[in-house]
Amino acid sequence: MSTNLPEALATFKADLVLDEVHRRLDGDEDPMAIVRELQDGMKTVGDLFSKGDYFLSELMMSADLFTRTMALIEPKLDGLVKETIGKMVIGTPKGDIHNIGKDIFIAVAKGAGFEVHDLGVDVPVEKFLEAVDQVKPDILGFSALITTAFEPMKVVVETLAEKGLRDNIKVIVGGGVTSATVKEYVGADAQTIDAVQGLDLCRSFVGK
Ligand code: B12
Repeated sequence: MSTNLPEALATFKADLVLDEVHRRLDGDEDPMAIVRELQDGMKTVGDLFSKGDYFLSELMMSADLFTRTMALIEPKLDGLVKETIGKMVIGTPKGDIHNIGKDIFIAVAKGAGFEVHDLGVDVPVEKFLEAVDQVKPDILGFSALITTAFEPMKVVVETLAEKGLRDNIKVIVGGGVTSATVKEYVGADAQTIDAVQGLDLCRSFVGK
């Protein structure tokens, strides 16, 4: 009998979750389908946290379990593509330390042949600008999970425009709290809350 992954994750049943992920990967299930189910579990945890039913310790337990499952899933996301199809700079903006979704998207993007320069989390505006200047990426990606991350993204995009660099680069925003409204506010070219859709958008940006 198969385990309800979102529910098992949201109630921290580590053995059940890890066994189920192993079983499905051995059965050649699409790894991104598993990620989506785990993401649903994280959404439940977030909703319970919003309602005050869960506390920070529960957020941390779920994040830890999610990270452990990703260690199993990530090797399966690595494609066989060796040709580089484009360059990307990505980071989580200043004030935001969430990295799980960013790291999933990076695994997917690398697997598809992108050269990814990961700036990490809590990244100041200046560090994004420096990286764009040095790496000269095709794409700048932001991963944002809290609302305070919106303003720094907007400042990066505005500064690129002031320097005359905005037209040379595509900007994409991802992360659970983002929306079409956030895309407009930041001045990005695209937005998504799904790594696979994000990859399709990035591929289209580089004509692949
Ligand atoms: C896990 C978690 C944590 C963990 C983070 C661990 C870590 N290492 O990342 C911990 C416990 C540390 C944490 C801390 C906090 N958190 Co928190 N957290 C979450 C939680 C439950 C899940 C986030 C997550 O990992 N989701 C799973 C991933 C896979 O989804 P995802 O990030 O959306 O990524 C997917 C896509 O969006 C996409 N993607 C992601 N990035 C990118 C980038 C690009 C370019 C592309 C194309 C695609 C892409 O790909 C991924 C796969 O499909 C969310 C609730 C939620 N519903 O999201 C709250 C949540 C984000 N946290 C929240 C809050 C408030 C906090 C704290 C302030 C709590 C506190 N009082 O201290 C702190 C903030 C610390 C800080 N300064 O950043 C709020 C934010 C509310 C808001 N509107 O701003 C949320 C929404 C919970 C809630 N409902 O209130 N948190």
